[in-house]
Amino acid sequence: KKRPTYEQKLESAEHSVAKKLLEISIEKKSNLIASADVITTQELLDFAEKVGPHIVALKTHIDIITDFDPDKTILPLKDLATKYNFLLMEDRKFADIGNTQELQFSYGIYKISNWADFVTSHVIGGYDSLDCFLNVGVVAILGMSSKGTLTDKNYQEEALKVAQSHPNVIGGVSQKQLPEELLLFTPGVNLSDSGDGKGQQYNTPEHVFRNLQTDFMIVGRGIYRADDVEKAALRYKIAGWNAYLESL
Ligand code: UP6
Repeated sequence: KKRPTYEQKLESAEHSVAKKLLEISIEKKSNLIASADVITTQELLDFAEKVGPHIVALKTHIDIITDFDPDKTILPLKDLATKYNFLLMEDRKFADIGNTQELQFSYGIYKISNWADFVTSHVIGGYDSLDCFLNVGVVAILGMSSKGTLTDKNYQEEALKVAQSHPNVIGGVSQKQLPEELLLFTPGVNLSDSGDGKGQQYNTPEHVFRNLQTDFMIVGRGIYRADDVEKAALRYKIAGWNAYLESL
């Protein structure tokens, strides 16, 4: 069976964040999410400025920023997101009871609920643990890319049931194909490496679009470690879009 196009997915999408992601994809001809795994505000903003035109979303791990300051980190980042039309995906991977996740989402120094368009969350805390993410999209962690991950077949099936039934969930992170009504986000993509010696396992854009029928590929070191970051973003963007077109 052929995969649906982004236009077809947009027609059936219900969540506003899912719609926005698909609209940006169509407009930019991009299915690239850049992972900004850098540790200073300056690096984060420089990175966002360079990759901004080519991405649908910027994925952050905001808690690795050593000099985080809401006014100096988040305000300019939000301006760049508006300027270049991309969403902010905070890869917090929540994994606790609902009440704690609610506190982690809105309090502390990062106040993720103030600025993130969507967040990642494990579903290990069960269905109700996701209720606190009302108003943002949630991408459920269903299967991980790393060697020896404990997200086995049974876990993924049970996690998928939670993801499919919860209205806040727009999609999942997985290395396996998902039912059409969920958006699939796939990390572990790199054009030149097969792993990082720390458990990460990489596939090519061709693999994730053709074999997994993913919707969005997530690329970190393939882009932010490149000598020419903007060129690398463009290279991945084109590779991802061509792989998508060929998978239709
Ligand atoms: N990520 C994975 N695998 C998962 C889930 N998330 O790699 O199963 C995240 C990592 C990192 C990014 O936390 O931010 O995607 C991958 O970065 P890389 O391309 O540099 O390996």
